[in-house]
Amino acid sequence: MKTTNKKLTDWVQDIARLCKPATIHWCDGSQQEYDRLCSELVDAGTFIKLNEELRPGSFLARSDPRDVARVEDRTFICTADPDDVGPTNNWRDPAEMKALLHGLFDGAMRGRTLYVIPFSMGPLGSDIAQIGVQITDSPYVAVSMRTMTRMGDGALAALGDGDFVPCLHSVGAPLDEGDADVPWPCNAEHKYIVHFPEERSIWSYGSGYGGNALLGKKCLALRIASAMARDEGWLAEHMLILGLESPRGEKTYVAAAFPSACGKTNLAMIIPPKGFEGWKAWTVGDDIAWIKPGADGRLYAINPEAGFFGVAPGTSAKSNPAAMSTIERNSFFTNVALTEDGDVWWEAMTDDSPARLTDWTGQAWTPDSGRKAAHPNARFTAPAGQCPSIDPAWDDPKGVPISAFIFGGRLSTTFPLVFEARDWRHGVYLAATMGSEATAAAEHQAAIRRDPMAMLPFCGYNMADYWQHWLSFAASLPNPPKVFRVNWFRKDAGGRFLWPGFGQNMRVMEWIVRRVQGQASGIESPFGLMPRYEDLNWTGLDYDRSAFQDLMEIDRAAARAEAEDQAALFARFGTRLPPALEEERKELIARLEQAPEVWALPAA
Ligand code: O2Y
Ligand code: MN
Repeated sequence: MKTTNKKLTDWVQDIARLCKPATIHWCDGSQQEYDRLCSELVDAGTFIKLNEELRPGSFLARSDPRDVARVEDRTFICTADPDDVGPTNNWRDPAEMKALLHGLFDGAMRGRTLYVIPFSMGPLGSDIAQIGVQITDSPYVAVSMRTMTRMGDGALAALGDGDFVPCLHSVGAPLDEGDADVPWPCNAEHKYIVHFPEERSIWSYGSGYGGNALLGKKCLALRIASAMARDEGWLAEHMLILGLESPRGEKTYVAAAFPSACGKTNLAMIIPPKGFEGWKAWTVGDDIAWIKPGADGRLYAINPEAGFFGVAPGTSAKSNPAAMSTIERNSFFTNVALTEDGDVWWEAMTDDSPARLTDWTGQAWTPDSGRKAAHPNARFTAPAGQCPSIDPAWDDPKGVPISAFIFGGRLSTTFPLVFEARDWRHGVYLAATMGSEATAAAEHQAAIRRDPMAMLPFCGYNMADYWQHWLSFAASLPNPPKVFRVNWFRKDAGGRFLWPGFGQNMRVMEWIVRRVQGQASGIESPFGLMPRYEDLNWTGLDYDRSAFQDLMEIDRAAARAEAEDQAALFARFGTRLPPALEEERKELIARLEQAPEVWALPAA
């Protein structure tokens, strides 16, 4: 043990007394330790070593089929007052939950090693970073934390005698004398992912998968950090961070939030298309952003993570070549299929599926098996530094200056490709009401599953208070970032996408960059300021004016129905709802009342 931090040594001792592990190991984060743990995971059957020639330094894990994703209904926020978590979180009384957890954790690590994992969320020594220490009985979690965070001796040194977020995790599968272990231990009956934002601690029991078990990610970097950010005047957001460099070498950083399945990772690693020669897009983060006001009045963002934990199915050389390069080596794959030559495969990775595979459950698979080869939530875990588009400043403790916030959803009707908020307050309203269609829209107006700021499962306190925090936040900023809404997914009456998406989204990003720099114009619409056809750069893409008109038009009745539908979201928060948001909703309705039946961009 290389620390004199009393809170840490006392906590480890207390937890060891409670969980009764066979041994304790303090992780130093070294390559030797990592290699040893990986080889033990291979011996235990948790890891399958992939073909060293095809996928060097990489492993496949297959989880228990009952442990394949985050468990939102088993995720709890415990605060003294239930109103402090609001209607979108599961509340439990802290004392009652602690008593229940003490029962579950008592002896939970019998027969296993207790790993102590000091980690930094964010570059070591950054003013924006936070130190956590995870205790876990899962070596899979230990090696994953090394990829996903700055883990080990460096984090312990950065902690010194300071404070940290204690993160306790057990797979909930003690081993008694004579018990044989399984490749993926977990507890099929009891799962609890529990947050105590008032004391800033996390207790997770029963799952070894992803966000349930790698506690630095959703639990610390979003649920606990959002409560810290509220108290301390910063933002902890479910956002990618992207740097866009113009041919003149000017770099503009944006942060963007999207609900799941909206191409967030693809945008984080966007490749400028034909016609954008000289432009570069740089990845700072693909999932989470911590954002603090700097002394110069600008906002500075860090990616608190050090790796990518991305959804594998759908990732391909066509959809995301940078992600495919990132995962060429030193990566873990969980619940993907195994090829005959010892590599990985998942749906849509290649145009044709291999003739024979071993599927994510370990069974023989052929294309006519009638089931997926990879689990839809199969993941890759890879070091961010391996991404070919990683920004040179991604590890800079200072962070990168944010000039715009972008919010998007997957909406087949009603919403145009892009528009700019009228001001910060309007931007917060646009972010608060965003969402994606619950199902593919067959009808004119599909139901929208609201996901405010893409934070619905991740905000560690009352969402209404979170909106108020966003509203007040700009008061301290001399020049708050501009806010934009985007929608890559609008369809025509025949159900075809109106916009090509992927790299072509760079055309929208370039307009956003030029708006931020005061170099691009647009036209006011009832939703906000929109680019006209001539305001976008069309070099290299054959996309005609009339298609763009269709993409940008506003159907008054549909827009009105959308504004009416938002009332149900707001009503859930009662008197805690910031009045500014309801005022914005009313103002949208008033603008629509003045608009023509179909609002369209002016013809040429
Ligand atoms: O299913 C899980 O455990 C992971 S969820 C996840 C992972 C990486 C990035 N984002 C997410 C998410 O749910 O937003
Ligand atoms: Mn995410």
